[in-house]
Amino acid sequence: MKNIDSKTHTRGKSIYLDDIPLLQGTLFGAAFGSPIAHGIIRSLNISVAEQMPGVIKVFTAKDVTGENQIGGIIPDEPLLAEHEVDFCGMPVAFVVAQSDDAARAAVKTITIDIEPLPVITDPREAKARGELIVPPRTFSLGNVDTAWQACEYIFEGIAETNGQEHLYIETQGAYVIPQENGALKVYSSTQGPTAVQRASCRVTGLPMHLVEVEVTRLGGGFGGKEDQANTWAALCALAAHRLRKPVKYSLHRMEDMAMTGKRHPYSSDYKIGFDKDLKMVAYEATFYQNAGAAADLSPAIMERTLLHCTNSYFIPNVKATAYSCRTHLPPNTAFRGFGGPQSMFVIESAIAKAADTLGIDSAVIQKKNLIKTGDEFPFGQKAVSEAAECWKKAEQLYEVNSIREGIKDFNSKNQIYKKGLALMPVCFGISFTNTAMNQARSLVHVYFDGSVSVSTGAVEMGQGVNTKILQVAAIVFSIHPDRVKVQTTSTSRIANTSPSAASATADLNGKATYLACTRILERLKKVAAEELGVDENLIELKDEYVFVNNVQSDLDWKKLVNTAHLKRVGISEHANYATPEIYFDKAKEKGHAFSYHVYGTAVTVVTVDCLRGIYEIDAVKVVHDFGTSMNPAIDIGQIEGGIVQGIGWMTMEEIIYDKEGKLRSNALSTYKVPDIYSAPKEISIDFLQSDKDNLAIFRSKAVGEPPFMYGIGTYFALRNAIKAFNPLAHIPFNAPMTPEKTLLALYSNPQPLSKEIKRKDEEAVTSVAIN
Ligand code: LUZ
Ligand code: MOS
Repeated sequence: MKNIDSKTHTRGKSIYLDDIPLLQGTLFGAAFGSPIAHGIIRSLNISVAEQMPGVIKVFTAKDVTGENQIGGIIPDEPLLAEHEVDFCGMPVAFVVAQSDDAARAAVKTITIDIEPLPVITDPREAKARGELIVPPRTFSLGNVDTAWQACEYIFEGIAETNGQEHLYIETQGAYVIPQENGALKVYSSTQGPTAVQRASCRVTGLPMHLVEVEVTRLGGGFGGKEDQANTWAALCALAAHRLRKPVKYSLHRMEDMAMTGKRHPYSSDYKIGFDKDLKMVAYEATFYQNAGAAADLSPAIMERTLLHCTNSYFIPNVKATAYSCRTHLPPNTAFRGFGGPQSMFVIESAIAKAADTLGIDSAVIQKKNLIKTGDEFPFGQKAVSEAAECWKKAEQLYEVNSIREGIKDFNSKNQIYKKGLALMPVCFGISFTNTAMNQARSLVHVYFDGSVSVSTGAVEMGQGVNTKILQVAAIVFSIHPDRVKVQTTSTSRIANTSPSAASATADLNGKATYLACTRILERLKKVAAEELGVDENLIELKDEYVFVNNVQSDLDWKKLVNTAHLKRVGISEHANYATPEIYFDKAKEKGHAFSYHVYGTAVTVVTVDCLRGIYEIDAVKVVHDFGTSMNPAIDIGQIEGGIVQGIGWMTMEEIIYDKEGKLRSNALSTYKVPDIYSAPKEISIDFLQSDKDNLAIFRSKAVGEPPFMYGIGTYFALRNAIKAFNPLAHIPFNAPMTPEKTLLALYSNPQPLSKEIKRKDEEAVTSVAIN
């Protein structure tokens, strides 16, 4: 089945926040952000702004009617700065005017006097100064301290990953319309309607039943709108509450880039030990997470870092510690993978370091240590593994040995262009790490004309969740998909929702929808049995008809639901789903954190231009553990997108804050994301067929985040290509591997160049022997 949004998407008719028709009298907001990263506010001058044409009011911290606080996990983030600023771009004032232009013009006239305080941008420095968001956490298995003695080889080092800008095509924004009796209707581009509702209530002082949040869809989220849509909605809610006028704020790209947090940069230490057969014996890792100026979701992200510290491998002795370090950057936040990719990069670096030193291919180590069913993760859960299956299938299907031979041959014949190969196994846990969040609700109405309406807490952000939910209802009732409409996400129809996140949205909301539909179906079957005078157990609904004992009757879906209604049988249902089996004991740091894991292996080949340091990605070929995909078109789309986004993080996307904490890569001219020209020339995706039971909806495993990590393979493939050019190259484990860094690495420890080198054209240079 096609994505149900494809028709409106391709015609430009899909409704996003900016497509909502504006009510007459709508006012426009714009935030004034702190110009410096850290300091005490001496004075704030808004008097010029207040006099600007069209300006209605300039809100500051003292205008907050409720609590000036939006911190979700820890109350450490004021909506508007009051005494102190903690990051560049931190909202200090909110101008509301009759037009968007007037609001932004007024923002430019605001001045602020700040007594500067020292700025920390480095997580290790923050840790050294005791600036931690929460106390550190350690996960351990076995005993590393005694295990080192049993190791034949031990390798240590540092691995670092930079942040990542979400770059959802639709920027952050909200539109709030006052209703009668003090209520508010909030339209927000958010993954978390309930989070927006909570924040709006908190700052206005309204109870939750007076604030309805409604979402049609987002132009992308990627985690950036799990928590950080709250600020803009809360500002508009506050203004609408005070002024009793509709208020809209839709951020410009540069405002969005400067004011919102990103993927957390990490700096990490690793130590890995092997026995003489290269089996992993012990692993110790310390993660320094750059949380930014407030907690946001950092503690949960730090937890997922620990939960994924061994990626797809079994290691009997593990000690992993994570620090969430407070710096003066915008609070970093959820981003596809949620701390998992960061720790997976670290163990892959440890393996690469070992392989380099031993003069072997990383794949030798990776393959030997893949986690098997029954092996224990450091947090106590036993694996139900597809790791080796994915790896072996990838090796065979994509003929990895002949790829390897081909690369060897190519590299021996080419001096300037070198190819590199890397395999990247992925193991990603599905469930919110916070057990309580693993619940969802669905409200299903069957109308007496036979059409069906489904509301859930799921937010459509391009990932296709609405299509999957529609499929659930159509499959359970066995009716044509055109009969089903998935409604907008509204906190009045579905309350207390978890955000659409953690790859779990289709599972949680799909299962709730399954339950609701199944209950209605049971009642319909009873009605059909009465109508046809047969035993209820003989009744089945198939292809829009009632079947008795596998024989089609005259009673069709439309007649059936109409009959049920006339008999006063309820044909609506609200169902609740809570993931079974999962728990986590934070005192012991052990539990069954995930309902299941998703596995896969990616084979990546790259070509580096060793004169210029630029590169191309020849191919990414994966074998992915889909379980039994309920929508291969959508799932393959998610994998393709994940791969390219992961490659962006690992190669060209470079976030640069200067020492003063100011974002220098603050526009699309200085921050590069993959476009069609830098995407892999070939992406192949193959299904690992598995009919094992699992807790996914229709056994169709979650697909949102796991493929992101395939992109890590590109980093290591580039590394291998550089080594083919310069075997002694010094290549720190420091992602992204930009062309600049590639060039530096290629000529680190430079080999003496032959005298005949000519740089006039590539032919001449190609003939030069470089050792
Ligand atoms: N969000 C969240 C997530 O709140 N908890 C999680 O465990 C999670 N995992 C991945 C992505 N978003
Ligand atoms: Mo997410 S990182 O699943 O919002």
